Amino acid sequence: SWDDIKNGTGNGIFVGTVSLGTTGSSGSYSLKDSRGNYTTDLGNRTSGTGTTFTDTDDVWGTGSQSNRQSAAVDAHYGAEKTYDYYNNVLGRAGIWNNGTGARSRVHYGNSYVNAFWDGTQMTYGDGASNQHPLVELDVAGHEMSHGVTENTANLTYSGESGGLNEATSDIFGTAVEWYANNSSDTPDFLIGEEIDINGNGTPLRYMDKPSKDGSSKDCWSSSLGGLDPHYSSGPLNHWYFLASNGSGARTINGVSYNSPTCNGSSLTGIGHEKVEKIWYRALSTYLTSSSTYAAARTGAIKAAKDLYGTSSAECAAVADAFSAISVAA
Ligand code: ASN
Ligand code: ZN
Ligand code: CA
Repeated sequence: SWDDIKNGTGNGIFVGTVSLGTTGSSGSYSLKDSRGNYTTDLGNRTSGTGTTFTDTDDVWGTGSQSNRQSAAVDAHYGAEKTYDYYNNVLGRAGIWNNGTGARSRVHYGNSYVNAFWDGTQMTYGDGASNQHPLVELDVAGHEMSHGVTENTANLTYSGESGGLNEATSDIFGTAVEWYANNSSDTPDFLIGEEIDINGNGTPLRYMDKPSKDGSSKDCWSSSLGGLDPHYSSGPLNHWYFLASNGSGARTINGVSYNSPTCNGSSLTGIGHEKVEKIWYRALSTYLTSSSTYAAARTGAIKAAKDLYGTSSAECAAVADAFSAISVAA
């Protein structure tokens, strides 16, 4: 498999200067790549498909959010990197696994502080004053991954399955950030760290210790399924961090993490790439719409056995990390 040809040059708000897949020829280009990932300007409306961005010289945006193309550069780059990640690493040809890209709509509404997947497309608000547009790479990967979940396990967006659905989007949003390895938006285990959604420079979510956001849970409990999926996602995000990186304090790419376990154990990680492959296999092979955290444990262990063997260190790490979020055998 291979990436599409990326002839365009973009200057994004978060990603700096990047190559983009565009269509067209001298004097007339569209922000649409060879797989059909394309990006439109909603012009601050809240409905419609928007107008596909066009450009005369195939150089898009200025890096400033006052330029309408700049947010489109980040969103388009995010959609392309997410497509490339699924295609090249996980062997999935896009959201629908049929080689077809998706539409991204930017400039939704006025000062809208969210982004979403609606079953068809990705949509991004511009954020309130003093925030940034919600077009960050891990957010793009998160939203597009809601489409992948919908077309695989189809985890119901409430109860424990809702938390698994949300965490799946955080896990693959993070996977995309690591895959892109962008020098301006460097990879981490935080979600939404560039948007300044809280106004004090803190991220939206933390995978090492999800409770650092003030609302998410670190550990499974019998009341977890009653929470908003963005908070019941905490334990699976924590599982992903622990299985990837291990427990305790560490610094990765200049960011300090300190991941506790819920059962007093000490864990050694197997690296995030293996955990992502295991979780994708669980999602696409073993989980169903009503899966609970207990089913996630069983499915991920089966997936690890399939990929790495019954007695593998990878399988043991997956199991130990579930025990460490209070999902025991
Ligand atoms: N950005 C949010 C999400 O993807 C939108 C929502 O709350 N549904 O989870
Ligand atoms: Zn989500
Ligand atoms: Ca991140």
